[in-house]
Amino acid sequence: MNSFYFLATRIILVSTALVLCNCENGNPPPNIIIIFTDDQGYGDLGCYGAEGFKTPNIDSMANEGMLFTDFYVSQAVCSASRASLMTGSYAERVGIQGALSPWAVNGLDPETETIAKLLKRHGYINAIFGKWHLGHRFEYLPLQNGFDEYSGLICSNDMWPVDYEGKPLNQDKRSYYPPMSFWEGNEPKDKIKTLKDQAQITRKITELSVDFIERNKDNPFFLYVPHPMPHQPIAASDKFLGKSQLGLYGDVIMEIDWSVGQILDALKSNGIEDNTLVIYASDNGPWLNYGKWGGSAGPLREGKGTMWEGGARVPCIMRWPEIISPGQSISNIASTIDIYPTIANILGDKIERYANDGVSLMPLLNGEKNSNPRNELYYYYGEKLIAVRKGKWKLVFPHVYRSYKGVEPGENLHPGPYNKGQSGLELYDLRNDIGETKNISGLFPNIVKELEQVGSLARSKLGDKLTNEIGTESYAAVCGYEPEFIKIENMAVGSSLTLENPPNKKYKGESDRALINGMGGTLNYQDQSWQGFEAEDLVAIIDLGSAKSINSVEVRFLQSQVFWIFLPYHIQIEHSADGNNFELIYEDYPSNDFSFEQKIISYKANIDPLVSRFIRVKGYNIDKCPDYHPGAGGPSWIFSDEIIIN
Ligand SMILES: [Ca+2]
Ligand SMILES: [Ca+2]
Repeated sequence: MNSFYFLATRIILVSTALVLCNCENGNPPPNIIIIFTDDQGYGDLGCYGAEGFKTPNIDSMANEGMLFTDFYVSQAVCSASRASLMTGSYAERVGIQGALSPWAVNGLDPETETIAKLLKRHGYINAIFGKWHLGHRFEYLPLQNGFDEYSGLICSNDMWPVDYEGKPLNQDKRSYYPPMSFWEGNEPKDKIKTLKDQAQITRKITELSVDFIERNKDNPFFLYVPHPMPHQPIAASDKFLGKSQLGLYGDVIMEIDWSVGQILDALKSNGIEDNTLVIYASDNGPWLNYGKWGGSAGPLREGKGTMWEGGARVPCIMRWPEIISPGQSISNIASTIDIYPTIANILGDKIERYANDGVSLMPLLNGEKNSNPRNELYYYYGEKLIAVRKGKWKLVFPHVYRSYKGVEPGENLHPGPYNKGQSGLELYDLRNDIGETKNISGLFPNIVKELEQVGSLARSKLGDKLTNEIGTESYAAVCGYEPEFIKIENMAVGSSLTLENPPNKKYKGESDRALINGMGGTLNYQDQSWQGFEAEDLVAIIDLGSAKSINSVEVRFLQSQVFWIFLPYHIQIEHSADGNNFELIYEDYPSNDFSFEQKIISYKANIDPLVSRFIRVKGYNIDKCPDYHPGAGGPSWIFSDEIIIN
């Protein structure tokens, strides 16, 4: 680990005696509210030109505050986008990619600095009501990471065992997903089983938010409201059903608009609206293959899951009557990664430097003439540098992308298919061509060159899987993806190993000797410690080199059915003095009953000491996923990371 960058990206606990108002304007510290919707497009608000429904409360926020026309998320996907919002960093710096599944064993590194931790150090009371999606294991949950209160979903609202019609999929267990719950604190509480249950979520988190504001009107607070909607499956409560001309999607947004109105009213009625910064934004663009049930990117190209403007550029409104003059529309580039440093700036907190990629937007909020805190932006997706922006120019690097063009969207809440697109090196003038329709790279070679340099700098810092560069400041480079392997001293280390079936190349462990290198892996089957066998048996022969006294032989397997990894149905351990005639010393018949649980199970032969030279371990693969499994009939895997001889 490179300690310099380690310190730069993490927090050092500086002794912050709660200097509550260190604020630059001398006022008491403002309350901070971030309302973060899920998959809402650039065209999905009245003030951004939405048709078929109205959003009077959010529009009034814009009238009373500042509307950003060029506001970006760091990635057009849930978890990566949220990690950036919380940390003020590109997702590459904090090591969160994609959308974490309910069985992800990783999460936002608890040592990473976040808005919640920053505000906590300044005496704020912090709450999150809504979707977390930055890790569901205990150490990653909000209460362990700067929040005082948490209620809501742990991951996306489509990560549940229910089909598009709203019918349960769990009766025969043929679902990838565990049951979904509305969490309270560290515990899953009320089950969310039906679309009717989903329809209560917006109202529920609104009521929790209003109650929180009332309880905390006399102290500074941070309220984070990440709405699970309008992410699919969309649902609105009875009060809003049928209210919009557009249909259910419009109803859902109208309910979110109502929610914003409730929050603004609570600020007003408690006399704290002037000194509260309210930020409204979406985590990424719309899921366009749901057609009119999936929202709109307005004039922008493509949507969620792409780094064309329709995926990356989102609506954003900020309202803070004490500071922001009303009715402004701002076309400066800004991003969710700028929110952390903006808040640090408001608090006069010099640890602003820990937010490595963001810039404070205070000059814009303060209305400073000609201020332009951010002129450049990186568009990353899944550790690939897709594009860069500088001023009005956007340079897209050659890449393959998911496309919504040339395919019919789905109907009635079902998704349509995706298409695939391939870009070249393309230059767009976003001021004159917001829809990225005309590649003008041929006309402006010097601009291309200039933006290539911006790209080179990005790659050197944060890496790029398109060009296979590893940045010096990426999470992988700084903290390493090196999981915490356990050291297992034993006699097998240093002996010779023969595998009857070679491990699958995809998961062959950290070396050919992965099974006898004296290291045990983690629950993450991709952590490089595991050897995987797809519809094949593990048959390992270890030659100790000479006859030795043996007390026990142990073999470790991973159970992770959600990733098609099962236990062997039969395990045998044998020994031989000559390598030809083997004698059975242990066997077991593990069960592969349905389980969402991921665990490492060790099978150990404790034997009367015997003197022998060869050990053979066999793990018989069930070969096909069982009937209860979503992959029923498909090839099953067994994974082992170590054979231990003592
Ligand atoms: Ca999303
Ligand atoms: Ca190993």
